[in-house]
Amino acid sequence: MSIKLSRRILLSAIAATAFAGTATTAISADKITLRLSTPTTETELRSVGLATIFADGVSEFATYEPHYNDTLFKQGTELVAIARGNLDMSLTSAQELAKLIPEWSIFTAGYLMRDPEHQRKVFEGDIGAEMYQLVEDKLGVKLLSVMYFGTRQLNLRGDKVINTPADLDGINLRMPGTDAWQFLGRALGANPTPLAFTEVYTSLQTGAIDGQDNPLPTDKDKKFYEVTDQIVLTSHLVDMNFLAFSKSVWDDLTADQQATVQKAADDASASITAAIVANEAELVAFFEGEGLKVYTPDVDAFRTRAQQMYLESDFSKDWPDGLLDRINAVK
Ligand code: KDO
Repeated sequence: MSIKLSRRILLSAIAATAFAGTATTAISADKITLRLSTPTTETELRSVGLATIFADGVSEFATYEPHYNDTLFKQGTELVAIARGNLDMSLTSAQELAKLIPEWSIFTAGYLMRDPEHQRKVFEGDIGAEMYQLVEDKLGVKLLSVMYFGTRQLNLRGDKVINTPADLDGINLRMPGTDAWQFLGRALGANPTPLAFTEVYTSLQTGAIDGQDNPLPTDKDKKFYEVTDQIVLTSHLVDMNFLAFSKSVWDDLTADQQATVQKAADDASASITAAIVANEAELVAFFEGEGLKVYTPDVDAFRTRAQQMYLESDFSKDWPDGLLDRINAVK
């Protein structure tokens, strides 16, 4: 595989020379560094999949350098950092994309995606190609692949039984801090409170919030079960992440290198999706073993309210014509 000596590599070689000081300091400018910033932990399934499969896949010409727990960029600022050339990669979401590209809010709607397979088919087909292109054109960010992140469920303190949206009235539910997430909290009937992901555990512990929503594998990895009492299987969002990649870094790669990065992203995403599906299937028993009550509410009541609120919302005015029907028609 040929390695193009890109402008970035040349610049890092120049920087290395400037800092070298003595002739014995090696200049290691033969690989590019791909820095990823994420709020999540090193142990979580997405992190592990990327640190193994993606990192190995690109290792011939790139060093994958993940930064966890919001230590490099704060949650929600990663896409702008990539667009400005300050970051190479992130795990982004439809909610973060919708902040910058309103058409994307369609994918933030509760009860839209039916399951991980529906999600994969939507994004690996024409709809995904069109919506990825929009992000590339408007932001200069390439979405390489989609991965299932798990289905979001309510995870609450206390023993109040939640059966319908009315039962969430007055519950302070932590949701991530964008309009789309806050709207989802309201669509479920709760009182949404914005909070960074890294602060959720402590806020549950102190009772500053009554609950949070995340997929079961995330609840386990972040040990939210230690500071909550119940999981309500509302299944309100079949959640996903996209592997976001700097377009300017991409454009500096050779065609061979681009194909290698794309394959590494596809392989990692497929493996992460499979791991999350398998993990979710085991976790109800795990949480019950930890003493949590896990139960299914009247999901139709949540679905009916949420779908109606989305259709009547300002978000839906930005949805591309016919896209909702096209998404629903993907079998
Ligand atoms: C969260 O903040 O609850 C969330 O699950 C939202 C997701 O879109 C995603 O950003 C995720 O956090 C982070 O990757 C941390 O797992």
